[in-house]
Amino acid sequence: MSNHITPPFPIVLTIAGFDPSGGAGIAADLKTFATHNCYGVAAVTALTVQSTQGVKSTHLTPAATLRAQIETLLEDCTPTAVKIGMLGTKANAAVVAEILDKANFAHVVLDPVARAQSGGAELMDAAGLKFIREELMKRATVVTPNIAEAEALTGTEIKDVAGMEAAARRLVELGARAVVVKGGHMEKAIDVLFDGSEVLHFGGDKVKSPNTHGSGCTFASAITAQLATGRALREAVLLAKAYVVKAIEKSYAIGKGPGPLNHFYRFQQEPPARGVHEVPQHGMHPAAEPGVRH
Ligand code: PXL
Repeated sequence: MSNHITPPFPIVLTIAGFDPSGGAGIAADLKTFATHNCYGVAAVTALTVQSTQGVKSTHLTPAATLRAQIETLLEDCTPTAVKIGMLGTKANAAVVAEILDKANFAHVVLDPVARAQSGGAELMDAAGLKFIREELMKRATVVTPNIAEAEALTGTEIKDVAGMEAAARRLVELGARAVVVKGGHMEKAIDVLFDGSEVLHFGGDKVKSPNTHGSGCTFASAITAQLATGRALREAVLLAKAYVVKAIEKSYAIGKGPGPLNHFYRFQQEPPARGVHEVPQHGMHPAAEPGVRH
């Protein structure tokens, strides 16, 4: 049976690692796409062993399996945009470069993940980082390193916003079309966009919450969803930042480490006040409802 239609919503592909705590990687991306009215599909580059307390180990998807996952999806549907997160190895990165050359994605967001903010195992090897710099960056619409990743990609230490700006310019010199240096870890949480012609700073108060696990992934996937739904890059970054800030404000303390963002804060409402309008279901006495104590 063929069901091939052009769906009235963008399909967005994430190529990233799986975080069992649901805060970063694939889970963050799919939740972010869903709340932006995009349908998310995912190819898993690695299974990580982690909680909010950090990454204990990573188990890479063999490159041939990663290729098969992506090719199988692309035989079936047509993503408007792709977000690339943790790749793990150069072999996986090389598969992605080949696919980007074959598929004609309208938007490619490259989040050059190297290490989790919570520390622990490396999420990319050195050869892979070199490959990102030399081969993947030029294939992306926008590259979204955090400070540590921008330092690793440029080989220069970043101390302030001027340093972020210099790194963004350097990454464009190295072949990126546009760069967002994510400043969430800096004191002021300013993000810097350089689109090849103009530098823009996206400011805002830093949210006082320890629960920021996956905020970098979420920022990049929100940018991807905004691009997929037709926004220009500047507007996409502005809206994505506003979304991340709100999702951190409403974040969850689920464990002992930095908790995940609340990707669905837009859909959560206060439970309605209990009242006489509530009719118990057949056979159920209100006193029997869980949570009602006498
Ligand atoms: O935040 C970077 C990141 C990306 N992808 C995966 C991760 C992490 C951080 O923990 O686990 C799968």
